[in-house]
Amino acid sequence: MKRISIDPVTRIEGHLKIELSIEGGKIQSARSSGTLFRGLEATLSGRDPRDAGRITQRVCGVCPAAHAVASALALDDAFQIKKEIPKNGRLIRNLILGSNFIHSDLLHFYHLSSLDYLNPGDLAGLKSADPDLQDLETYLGTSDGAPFVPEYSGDYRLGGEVSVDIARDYLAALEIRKKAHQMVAIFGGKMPHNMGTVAGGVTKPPDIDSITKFRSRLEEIKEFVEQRYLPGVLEIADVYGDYFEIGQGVPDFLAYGGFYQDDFSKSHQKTEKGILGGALSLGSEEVEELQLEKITEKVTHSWYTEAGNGHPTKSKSQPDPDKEEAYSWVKAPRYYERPHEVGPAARMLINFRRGNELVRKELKVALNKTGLSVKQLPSVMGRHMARAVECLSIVKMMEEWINELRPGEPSLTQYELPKSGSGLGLTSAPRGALGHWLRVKDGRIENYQLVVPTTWNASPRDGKGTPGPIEEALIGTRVEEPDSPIEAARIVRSFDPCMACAVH
Ligand code: NFE
Ligand code: MG
Repeated sequence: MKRISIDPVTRIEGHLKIELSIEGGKIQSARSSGTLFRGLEATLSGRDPRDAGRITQRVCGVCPAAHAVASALALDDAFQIKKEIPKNGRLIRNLILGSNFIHSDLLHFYHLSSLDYLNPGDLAGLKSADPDLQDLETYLGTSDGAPFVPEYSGDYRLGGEVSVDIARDYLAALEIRKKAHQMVAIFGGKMPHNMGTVAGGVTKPPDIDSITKFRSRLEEIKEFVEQRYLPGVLEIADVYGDYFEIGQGVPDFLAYGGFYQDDFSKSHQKTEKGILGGALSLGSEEVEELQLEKITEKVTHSWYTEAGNGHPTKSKSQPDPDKEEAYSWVKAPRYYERPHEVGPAARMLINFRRGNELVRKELKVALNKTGLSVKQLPSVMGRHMARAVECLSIVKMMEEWINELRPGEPSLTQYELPKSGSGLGLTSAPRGALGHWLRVKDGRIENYQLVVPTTWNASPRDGKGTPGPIEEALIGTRVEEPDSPIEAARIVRSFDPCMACAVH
């Protein structure tokens, strides 16, 4: 039995350790550990509830807009104004969140994942021909200017032509991400950690100038997503088709809705437009409505006291760093006591089954090109494809929302701060289902619990010993070179883990 510890896993956000036992060319067991404590939930206790949106965004610089939306929804709920958010407020929240999705998706594919497949050494012969690629090769190579020598020299299959395409887009995607950041800033003031998304709506009413600036960037981004990002994913998928059969994890999937058009309490499970939520088992055609009381967290193998167990309205997060049987700062969320995969593959599967017309249309094009079935989305390549298809779908939704803005009308509702109350905010974040649960007492936050996408995906074992989704996706995988299990790195990265979020 060979034991391997990958610590830290690079090219992800945050601090993740993966431990593998490999025997007979196969991963026999896997453990996923979040190795850095954060403590944001404890930080929120005792504060003015209006601070929640500013503080929870500090959980993460990659997906802060998702935390801004979840906290604003939780405050709308606690302040009893969730039916009064002006249409402009809802639409601009969606536009800010959508812009953040675009940045996050491109970051993940090009700047975090593509080097699992692209060998920068393939660019070497092209140095003189293209100064930009020369710069990239130098950047990815050694600081003394020596040629790039990957630590792992095995399974790179793209070859020169595709590598050059992906490398060019790696650079172009930096510019596109900058534009997506600017779009967040147009309505949200800045990125990361926007100031615009607040309880009651958003602070900035739409005007012709901001709409024009936003729309021109969105058009440019759409062209890139449609003509470079999605085709680039399909190009890699074409060469690495076996990765549609690698990295399948748990058979259960969960999504909250997202990009709400209506009162979120009515629409978080089923929206007219936007992203639809629900729970789905792989063998079933039927998406179930979510029963939110069935969401619990387990801390049997997490460094928290027993108060961390249970439904997020009741649990507390108190660190217990000496706990014997624990191996992670990530808790273990379960739905009906079972681990669920969250993220673009789960969402696209659920939206496909639920009849989300826009998603079905975009997904069918990609599935036809690859000859795959929708059931193959929960796999390494399927997750990359689902993310790109979702990104294009959201860009197209954003085109509609920007047209629905009404300059001259309000974007924010006034409210009185209540002394007590409780609130729930659920949204889709780039990496999956994000929930904030809030309780207010004497005008202050009494308890604030976050259950975050990567908390679901990177969770450790629960009290029954059932592994989390990333652990399960690793177990059983064949590895070509047990000393360099590239398959494991590709599986982990396909989930786009963000450990800063997962621990929070
Ligand atoms: Ni830090 Fe996040 C997203 C949230 S993930 S990136 O997407 O919420 O766990
Ligand atoms: Mg939490």
